[in-house]
Order: sequence, then C-alpha cells, then structure tokens
Amino acid sequence: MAEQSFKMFCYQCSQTAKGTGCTIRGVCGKEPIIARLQDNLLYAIKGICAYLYHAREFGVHDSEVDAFLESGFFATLTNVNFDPNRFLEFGLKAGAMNIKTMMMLKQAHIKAFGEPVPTKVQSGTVKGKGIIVTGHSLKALEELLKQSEESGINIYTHSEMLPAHGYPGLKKYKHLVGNLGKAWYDQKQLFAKFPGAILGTSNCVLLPTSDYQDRMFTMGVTGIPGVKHINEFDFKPLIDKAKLLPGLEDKPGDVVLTTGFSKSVVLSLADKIKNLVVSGKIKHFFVVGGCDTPGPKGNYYRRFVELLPKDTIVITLACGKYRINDLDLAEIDGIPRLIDVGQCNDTIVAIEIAQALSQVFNKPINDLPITLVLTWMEQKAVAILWSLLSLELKGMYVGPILPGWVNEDILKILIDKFDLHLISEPEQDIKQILKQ
Ligand code: FSO
Ligand code: SF4
Repeated sequence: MAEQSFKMFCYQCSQTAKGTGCTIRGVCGKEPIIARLQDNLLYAIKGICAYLYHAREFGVHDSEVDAFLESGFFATLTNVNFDPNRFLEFGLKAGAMNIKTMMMLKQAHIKAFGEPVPTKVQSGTVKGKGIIVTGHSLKALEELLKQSEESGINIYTHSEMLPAHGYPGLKKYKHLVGNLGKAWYDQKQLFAKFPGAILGTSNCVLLPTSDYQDRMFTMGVTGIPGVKHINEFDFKPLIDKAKLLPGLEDKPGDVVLTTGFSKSVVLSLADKIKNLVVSGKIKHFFVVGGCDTPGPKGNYYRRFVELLPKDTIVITLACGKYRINDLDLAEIDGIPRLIDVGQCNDTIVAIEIAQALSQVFNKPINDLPITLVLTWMEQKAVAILWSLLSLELKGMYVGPILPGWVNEDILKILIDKFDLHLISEPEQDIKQILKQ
C-alpha cells in the first residue's frame, strides 16, 4: 500500500495530525476521513457477520474470521488508529475474510442440499393455502419445508430465496411451488396482496403495513415490533396461521425464471466455452448483479444488458438480478447467455468461475475479457466489494450511487489503485468496456 495514499491532514479543514486522526463527528459538521474509513470497516464487518450467522445455522464457523472481527472492531475505537492506510489494509483483510466466509457458507449449503442444478422457477400462484419466505436463510426454508410437508400448504420464495429452487435437497419438496415478486423492496406491495402467511428470515425485511402485519413472522436476528417471532426453527405458529388464512388462486405468472448455475455446471462447459471464445463466438463475459437499489437509477442495469452484443455472456447474482432475469437473452451454441449463480453470498461462485477461466486460458483474471458491473448498497455489498478488491480485480463498474462512506479522497484511491469506474450511461460504458 503506497504510504502517501491519503493526504496527511484533515481533508475538510486542512489541519495536520489532528485532522487526519479526527474521530469527532459533528464538531465541524463535516466527516473526517478516519471516521469514514471506520464506517467502511463497520459496514464490511456487518456484512461478514450476516454470512457468518447463516453459516453457523449449519453448525460451521471459522476461528481466523472470528479473530479478524475482534481486531476489526477494535480498530474502530477512538484513539486507537489514526492511520488511514491501516484502515485500507483492514478493508482488504475484511474482503479476504469475507471470501473465506462466503466459501464456508457455500460449502455448508452444498453439503446440506447438494450442488445447485439449472432449474426453471414458475412465477404466479397455485391453488391452495400458502406461505411466502423472504431473506437469505436456506436453513430456515429447509426446516419450514420439512415441517409443512404434510400440511397441504404451498411454499413460495421471494427475492434472495429464489436460488433455493436450484438445490436438489430443497427442490425435492413438491410443495415448493414458485417465486413471487422481485428484489427486497417490493415487499409492501407484494405481501399486501398475498393472502397467506409471510416469513422474514434475514435482513432486508421491511416494516409491514397494517395489511399484512398480523400474517407476518420473523426469526433469528430479524425482528419487528408487533410481529410474531419464530424460535428455534419451530414453524408451527406460522403453519397454523397459514391454515387459517384464505387460499390462493391458480394463477400462473407470465415469467419463468432460471436459477441454479453452480460452479460444476459452468465448469462442465469449460472446454466448449474455451472453443467458443477462441472461435470468436463469445467475445466478453459480464457479471451484472449485486444488491438492488430502489428507484429509476437501477434501470441502468437492465438497459446495459439489453444493449449488450449477442456474443456476450452475463453472469448474475443477488437481488440485483431482478433487473434483468426476465430478459430472454437466448443462447450461444447451447450456452445460456444469462447465468444466475445465486444469492449475494454466491459471489464466491462467480469468483471461482473467473478463477477457473483464468486457468483454462492461462491468463490472470484481469487479462480475461470479464467485466464486473455491480449495483451496491451497504453492508454485505461493502464486504463483497472489498472481497473483489482484495483479489486485486481491476476495472469494475459500480453504481448507481456511491456507498455513504466514500468521499473524494477515498474514491480517488479506489480509482487510482483499482481502476474502479462509476457507471455513466449504458451505451457509453459498453463502448468503453468493449473498446468499440
Ligand atoms: Fe439484496 Fe438485501 Fe443479498 Fe443485500 S436482499 S440487498 S445488503 O441483503 O445482500 O442481495
Ligand atoms: Fe477537521 Fe472537522 Fe475533525 Fe476538526 S472536527 S479536525 S475540522 S474533520
């Protein structure tokens, strides 16, 4: 890490040592750089902890990651670290620890449910009583599927639960019937119309409206005042509630989504992919996904994918996939152009695919025709951003808004050191990436 990466004075008031180390927010009404870098580290740690929590639901943990969390939190105390470069190192270490954590969670998922296989998922509803599950906990979904198997109740997924349909150990349940809605922020609208019971298993659960508050349940760390809480994976209260509620109609949706592309599935196609690249039929790979932000700025990602030439492949993941996963991108000689590898924590699958391609082509990842175009919010997304930076991946595009902790100095470092780009217009960015 270059020693002069940060100005050694307060970027706001130009005071020297005091300004650099300032952790007194609000004194001047401005945000000192140390405080922003502390925020970055805290966001990344929060993200890692979310994945660690889900890994622990399967009984796995890692002492090196736990030790890092201690030192990372410690580093955010006042008067313990005044060196911004140390915080950058902590950011990169957090990224490396998040890679370890995502890998541990993926292995736990595979051990419990087998490796995902490409699976078509129906939207719309099936006649009968129903429960919809949102969040990230596949352990919770499995327990619910087991406990509701004989109940006659159909189970639907929402948002980051969609990838569950690809796991053999979950798709075997006949009453896992489909997926409703899109990214996390459509909950209020979707759940108000859904007549059955609702389960929130992780973050990105929204405060319910009175339309569905009494039909909603939370579990684990998730909690909402006035909403019943499930303890110890005992879903009886949720199942009993669903039995009392009105049923859903038989109403298939227009969209059929495909998920479940595992590392093994993609790597089984490695030779074919190599031939298609060598023959010029595949020119570029994009990873388009991340945590979706509500609002029209996110339309960038759909437009971006719509405008891509037909000799490109798009790998997608996390809830940002809903901007694009209803598009019919067709295939290139039998290789689907849209490949959904799963939840945000399955970024590890995209990383492993990129590493495998790097071996197949005998080139560093940065020299491969792969570009990451990511939509990022906070917490888990910050942990993932630092994971990608810790691998020294260059030339990523991020947007549609900058994380709150980034200021001009931090952005400059990210641009200079990692060639990070902020998204502009889809046409312009595609032109720049493909050097057209
Ligand atoms: Fe999205 Fe939420 Fe999963 Fe994030 S549902 S927004 S911070 O949790 O990571 O992809
Ligand atoms: Fe600079 Fe504000 Fe900190 Fe004073 S309080 S050193 S002006 S950031």
